[in-house]
Amino acid sequence: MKMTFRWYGSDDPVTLDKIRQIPCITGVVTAVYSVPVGEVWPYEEIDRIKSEVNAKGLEMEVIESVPVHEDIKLRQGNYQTYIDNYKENIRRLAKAGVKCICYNFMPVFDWTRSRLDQPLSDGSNALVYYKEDVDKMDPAKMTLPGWDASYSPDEIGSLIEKYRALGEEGLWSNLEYFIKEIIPVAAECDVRMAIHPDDPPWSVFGIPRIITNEANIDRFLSLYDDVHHGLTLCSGSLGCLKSNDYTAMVRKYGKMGRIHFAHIRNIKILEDGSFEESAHMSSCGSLDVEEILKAYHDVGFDGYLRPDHGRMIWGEHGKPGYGLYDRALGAMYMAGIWETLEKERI
Ligand code: DNO
Repeated sequence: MKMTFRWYGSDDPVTLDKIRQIPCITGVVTAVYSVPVGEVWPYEEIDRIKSEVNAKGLEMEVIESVPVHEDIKLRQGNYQTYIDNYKENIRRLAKAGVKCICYNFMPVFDWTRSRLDQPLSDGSNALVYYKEDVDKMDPAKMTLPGWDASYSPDEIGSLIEKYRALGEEGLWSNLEYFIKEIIPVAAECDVRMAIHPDDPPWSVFGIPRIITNEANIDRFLSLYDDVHHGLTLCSGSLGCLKSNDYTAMVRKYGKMGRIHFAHIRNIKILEDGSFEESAHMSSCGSLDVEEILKAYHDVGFDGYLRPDHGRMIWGEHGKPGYGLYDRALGAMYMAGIWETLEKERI
């Protein structure tokens, strides 16, 4: 297992100098953020970022994300050009030594929360998803940090309509087309593609979401029989649906060698199915992180892991979910568990 840390590039207040001081971190997970979704990433820029990262003694083997243009998900307009661009990005990243690419197939919106700074009882604040509040939200009139902000409210409205008309089966068919196009290139370049599950794993704003549970992940993996066609198994996304047994999924897909990237965080599931993001430690949330890591260890997981969202603690202000302190605590907590598991094996 390689412990990594997400880094949003030179403008990230959580600098590489800070990240390299977290004892267990071997590399960062980053992306080219200066290029609009769907375009080819300039090789010089990929190489510049890699040099910046390597100069601090860190690796850049994982990219999160190479985003998928809405035209590909809807299979409309310039989708074939965007797919060709996507393949070119895989080739360029492989040339720069990237081994794993994380992406998602969520229509229009990436992760969704009702509030990004909900005060918790210990004085920290965190991202939360309160169902009642989400039901009242109008996605055309707001934006969240993970969303593509380049669409106007009218465009968002029309995209939502298109996805509602497309439905789940339509989205599956477009995903299948995309996978059959890109995986041969990934295989040729030996890059592991790792789809991120939908967060949360249910339909939001009436648009389809499909990477949500075990049956659907089985269906996803059966689209292409190749190790380069794999998963980013995110505990905080899949885990907020009580019927998803995340640990069982780790064992199943880990044994198949299809988990390339693990996102681990804890969440506290509330009575009505809403959830609050909590500290990583098992006792702070609804997931047993020790059990999860044990499952990864048992299946001989040798992919990348990163602490996922953290709370804002110790007065830190920053990108919601991506401050330094709580994620660093999470990384060390998990590294500690892993060290014990490693020693117990001998
Ligand atoms: C949230 C992240 C996601 C993830 C994308 C992957 O913090 O885990 O935004 O990066 O869904 O494409």
